[in-house]
Amino acid sequence: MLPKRCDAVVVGAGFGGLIMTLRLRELGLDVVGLERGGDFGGTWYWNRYPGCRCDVESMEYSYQFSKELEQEWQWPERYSAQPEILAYAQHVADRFDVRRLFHFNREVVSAVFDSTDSTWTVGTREGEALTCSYLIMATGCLSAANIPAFAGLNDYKGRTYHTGAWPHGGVDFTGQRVAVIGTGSSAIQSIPIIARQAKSLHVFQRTANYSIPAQNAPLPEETAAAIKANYGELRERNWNQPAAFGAYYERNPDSVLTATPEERKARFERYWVMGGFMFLGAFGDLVMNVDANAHAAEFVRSKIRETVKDPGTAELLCPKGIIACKRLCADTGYFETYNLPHVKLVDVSQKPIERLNPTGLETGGNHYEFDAIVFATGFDAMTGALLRMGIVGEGGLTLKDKWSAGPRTWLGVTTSGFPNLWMMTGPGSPSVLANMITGVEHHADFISRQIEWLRKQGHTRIEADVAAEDQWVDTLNQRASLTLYPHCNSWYLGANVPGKPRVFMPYLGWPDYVQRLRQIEADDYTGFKVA
Ligand code: N01
Repeated sequence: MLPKRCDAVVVGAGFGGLIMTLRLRELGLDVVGLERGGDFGGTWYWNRYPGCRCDVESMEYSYQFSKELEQEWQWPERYSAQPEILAYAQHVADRFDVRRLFHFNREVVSAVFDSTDSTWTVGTREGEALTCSYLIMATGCLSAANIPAFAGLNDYKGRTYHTGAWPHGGVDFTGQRVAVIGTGSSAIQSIPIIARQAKSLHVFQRTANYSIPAQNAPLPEETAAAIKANYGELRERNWNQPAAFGAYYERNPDSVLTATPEERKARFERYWVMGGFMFLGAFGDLVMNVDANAHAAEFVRSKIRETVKDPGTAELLCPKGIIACKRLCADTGYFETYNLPHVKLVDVSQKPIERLNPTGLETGGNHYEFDAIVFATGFDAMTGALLRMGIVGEGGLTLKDKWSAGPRTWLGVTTSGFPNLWMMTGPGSPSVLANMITGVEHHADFISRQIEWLRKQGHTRIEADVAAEDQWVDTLNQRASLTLYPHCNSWYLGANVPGKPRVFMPYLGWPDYVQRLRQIEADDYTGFKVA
């Protein structure tokens, strides 16, 4: 049973909710966590598809708040697989005794502000209500699954799966005719594994994607020990990296445009072998300048052509646009999978999937039959989880109405008209463009210290100032417009969900964001109104 009243409610038991709850309990608050899933883990609880793995290295994708935890936890691989990360989240919850603060299988469907006493009342799908003074949404950036509204979706009689809501018991595709719709990160990771089991695999691709081999490998004990011997220093350097990770690696600041063709190729080859995101460190201007970017894009295409034997399939797999304005993918044997005789690529860029029918799907005048269809079709990113919840602020203003033309926040943490409500890694914060665990830890510290300050000052409510928020939105847009990010149909812009406002949602600029929040805190929270 939920209590009727508490000091603070934290929604979500992912890495954000976990550290947030811990911090609020340290303040001595009566805090209740609510989670729609059955355990801790968030993203890593839901995304159990085969091959699911992090694209930030294990030694960096972890909490920093406990030196003992950091020293004791052993990561077996360079990039951790989903079960390992899930086990880590659950270990942290137990070790720091956060489990007893959470109620699982509780989906928050409403949150309504009462201005008479500055409280929030949250309602769950299970029919309960809980009133609190502080409400923190730790609901994740990629947690609201997106299944396109294909005609005939419910007519299909075979099994369907979404990569972001994978069955806990796993799925055995042995002997089955399988379709995967989508070629984003989730598809690129799962396709090689599904192909090993399936009798036949058809991949329906609307937009080809850039992917770099992850170069995953066991993490040698000596490597982990060397990092742990100086962990603080690595963490500190990472705080000053543009995405809060990757300080191990040398980033070359030179322009690709002034390099000779030989230097260019040699350097791209060297960074290709480093794997994943590190490839973009080969030159200093790859994500800033379209001509520079074209060199990196062409290098990746040349690798695809070298790998995929059938020239027609290789050409279809070659992405056409800017590299890294959609999230770059990291794979293990993705392109090689198309050399298997039972794996077929179907291009739906010109002739979209028309409909599902009882036995399969139709596109381009062809009918394909399947035993199972996997939707690797992504998420209603960054705003989806918040807007699906029915949040009502001051004077009956709904978040849905306020954000009807795109999200507006102050620092990606609060939004005016919604007092005493915080978002962890919300739209308008670096969030998905930085190491997520560092991001949530940073926000948990900022939010908990702000609540502590509020109470010490004797205030009962705090909210974003409209002018500060307007300025923040302008700054965010201005920064994005100086980069290549707005130039493709990415989920960063909401372009993957029909009808969603096309607005660049994350804030570009990790290290200076941290400085900015430090300054705001030192100045007793400029840009906020208190009462
Ligand atoms: O989702 P996506 P995802 N008909 O949105 C296609 C993180 N992540 O789950 O590009 C046909 O990237 C869509 O096509 P298009 C990471 O941040 C991290 O793969 O819109 N196709 C696209 O190909 C990542 O970016 C890790 O034209 C349709 C695909 O579905 C984010 O999660 C692993 C369609 C969706 O790709 C999301 O990745 C996994 C339609 N109607 C995820 N609608 C790692 O850490 C959509 N598509 C490694």
